[in-house]
Amino acid sequence: MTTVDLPLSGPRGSQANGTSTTHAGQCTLCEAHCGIRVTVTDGKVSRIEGNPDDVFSHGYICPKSTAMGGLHEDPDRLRTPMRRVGDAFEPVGWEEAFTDIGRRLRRIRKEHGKQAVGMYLGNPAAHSSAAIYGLLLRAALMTPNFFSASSIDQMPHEFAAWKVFGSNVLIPITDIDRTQRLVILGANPAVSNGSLSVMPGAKRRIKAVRERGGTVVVIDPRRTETAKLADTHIAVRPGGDLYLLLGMLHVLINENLCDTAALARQAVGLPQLRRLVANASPEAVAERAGVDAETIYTLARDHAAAESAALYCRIGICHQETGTLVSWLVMVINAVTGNLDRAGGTMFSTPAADVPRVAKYIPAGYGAWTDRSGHYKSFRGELPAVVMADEILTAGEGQIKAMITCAGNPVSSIPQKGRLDQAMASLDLYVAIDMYITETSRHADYILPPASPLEREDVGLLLPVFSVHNNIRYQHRTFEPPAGVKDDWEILSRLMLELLPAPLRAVVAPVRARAISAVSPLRLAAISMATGPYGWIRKGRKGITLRKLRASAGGLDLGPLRPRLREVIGTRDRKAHLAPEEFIAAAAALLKGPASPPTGYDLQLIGRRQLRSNNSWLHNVPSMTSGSNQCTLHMHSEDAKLRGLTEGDTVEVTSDIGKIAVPLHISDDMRPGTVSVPHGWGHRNTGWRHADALPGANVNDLHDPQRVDTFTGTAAVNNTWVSVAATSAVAG
Ligand SMILES: Nc1nc2c(c(=O)[nH]1)N[C@H]1C(S)=C(S)[C@@H](COP(=O)(O)OP(=O)(O)OC[C@H]3O[C@@H](n4cnc5c(=O)[nH]c(N)nc54)[C@H](O)[C@@H]3O)O[C@H]1N2
Ligand SMILES: Nc1nc2c(c(=O)[nH]1)N[C@H]1C(S)=C(S)[C@@H](COP(=O)(O)OP(=O)(O)OC[C@H]3O[C@@H](n4cnc5c(=O)[nH]c(N)nc54)[C@H](O)[C@@H]3O)O[C@H]1N2
Ligand code: SF4
Ligand SMILES: [Mo]
Repeated sequence: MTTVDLPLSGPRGSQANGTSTTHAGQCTLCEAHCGIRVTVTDGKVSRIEGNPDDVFSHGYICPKSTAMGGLHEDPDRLRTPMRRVGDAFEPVGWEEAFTDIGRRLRRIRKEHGKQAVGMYLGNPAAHSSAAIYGLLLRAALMTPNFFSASSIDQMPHEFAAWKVFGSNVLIPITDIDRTQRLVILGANPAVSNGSLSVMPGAKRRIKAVRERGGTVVVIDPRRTETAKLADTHIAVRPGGDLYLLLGMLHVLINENLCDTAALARQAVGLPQLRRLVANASPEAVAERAGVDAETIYTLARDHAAAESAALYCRIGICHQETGTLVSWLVMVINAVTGNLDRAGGTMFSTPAADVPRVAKYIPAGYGAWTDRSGHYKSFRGELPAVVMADEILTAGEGQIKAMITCAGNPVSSIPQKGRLDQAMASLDLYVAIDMYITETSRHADYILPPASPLEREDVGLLLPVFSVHNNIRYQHRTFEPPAGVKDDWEILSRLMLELLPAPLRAVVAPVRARAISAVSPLRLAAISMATGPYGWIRKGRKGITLRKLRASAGGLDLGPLRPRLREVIGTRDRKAHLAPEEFIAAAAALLKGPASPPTGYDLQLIGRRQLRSNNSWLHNVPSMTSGSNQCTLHMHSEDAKLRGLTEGDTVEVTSDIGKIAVPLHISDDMRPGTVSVPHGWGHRNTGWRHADALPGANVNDLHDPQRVDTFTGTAAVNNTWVSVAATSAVAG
């Protein structure tokens, strides 16, 4: 029997039971980072349950948590570095890999310039310290060609926050645990557990709003799992949010429902907003919103009347051409109703590593450079991921010749008409930091696998910045990593050392291991906690320390969100700028009339996150994919009838740029005229043997990479116009 004897975090120590031991850990598969207890029997994970002592997740876990065990034991997970030999991979030693990668990177930089090395940092990097080290490697590379999952995700929120609050980090957080009115726009926290308002156990938190006499409203083209918990569901037209919010703002301003005292204290811009929405009455916008005028009046009046209210928006609105504008209007509506920086409204966190306070000193650098076509501007050091394929494939000055990806599978995650697949295969050098051979990493020259999540010891410093309750938690290891296993931060740090000039490299070489461990995540955590608002530098002996955190039963509770707008805001006058000129101009132009839908298409396609799926991965863990095929098209029964379709038919979905075939599921939870397909499916030719054999298709084959959020270039993977027909009808 092999069990690893690590203490259960906290005073009770390790719980042993026969051949089993139980260890405290953390599920790091999404932002929620739920506390878990992992039982190990005969060296294998036999059970994963919620840790009731966790100060934030309070024992909650979702079905994905069991995948932590499945991933750890997955025979397809890479445990040693791999090197390409022809069409195959063979194991290679770490040092040999780093030496060859270093040599080739330096040669490419010397021959073609720094911009010739590009980098993509993917979603799971944000769930560990990999994000911090990834950004450090970006700084060392000094390349303009840096891309990340942010531009297929939250960039619209960041851009709006930068314009309104002077800092991209100041995306207001929904104070869900105290609000009396929760309005959710384009998010499904009952499945996702919240994002950029991180809320593990979201279902319980939503139910609690109603239990204390509050109201919950969900605005979503699909009657989602979250909508089913709400008092009211409003089936907005996909992409209709902008008009709905402008109509609400019209009512708030016209009926004098704004909190003028709060506005005078906190914000500027009301006159410009008044002019913008002068003619945007609910009657004028109802059709474009797909919501009747009376509902828009009620939404506005109830938001203003509530004791406290929070309008929360997320990915369903980021993935629109109007993503930034909708994010902005959400901030505006919360602010004008007095729900900015107050309990039960929207607030900013006070985390142990005080990112909100320092973020204003970091310039957003909007337009510091552009892509080569000049169309897309950089924002906080990166370009939108939709241009990656072009920057690799288009020959000429500034072309990307080498790529490093870390924790990302962009060939699957980004709409790109198959061009990124071709692009990744064409590189002179491609290094993937990933534990799997994926649609993307299969093109790599080297794949460098990090430790399994259960072998990782870490302190998540970034996620508390967006959590609905201030907290800091410790990720304990369940398993000691076998000799030679490296984690992401070590791999990224080691690559940084390869970029040093030759004389420095020679000096560092003999002390490399020590140099790297000197900047370990735990050391960074200790320093940032010490200097933060609860650290010993300010609080003396009462201050929090890494040692106290490590010994805690489930992290440290740092209290509810508290007002701190004036302390963290980055604008010169320390007021929220509610009417940025370019937003007003863009919204005014759209109010004059939106573009008509393309002819030939009669349905709008939206996404659908699933409880047992996680973006483009986890599908190789059999327990996540048992039961019926999850990659189906949901359609309202009226739409199915119109097309003569029945449950289970295989249907062909066609857009301007592609086609996929998936089975049909008829569901009256869909708004008529809207269909939904989840993303991340359709694995083929990867090292995921189980996932490759599953049915499914990649919905990004339907989304046009040129449809993006106007301000940030974030891929607009929602609301794509499609047509749907039975496959036989298409064939005939
Ligand atoms: N159509 C459509 N497309 C979407 C979305 C959508 O809603 N609709 N959502 C978008 C969103 S919000 C996001 S965030 C992106 C995500 O897109 P990506 O950034 O591509 O991230 P994932 O799909 O999660 O892929 C993660 C990869 O990292 C690897 N990995 C997992 N954990 C680790 C780790 O700890 N270290 C390392 N080095 N590797 C690891 C996995 O094996 C996998 O290959 O997808 C986007 N794409
Ligand atoms: N189980 C699970 N959890 C996850 C993930 C996962 O893949 N699986 N991914 C994680 C990641 S990377 C992220 S970014 C978060 C995202 O977290 P959420 O934003 O909560 O994600 P979704 O469930 O995609 O919710 C988006 C909602 O927007 C709706 N929608 C689509 N178009 C429109 C529109 O035009 N207007 C409006 N109002 N609504 C619209 C969709 O129907 C959907 O219900 O989830 C995280 N959590
Ligand atoms: S919500 Fe689920 S996947 Fe996310 S951290 Fe918690 S248990 Fe893990
Ligand atoms: Mo995401």
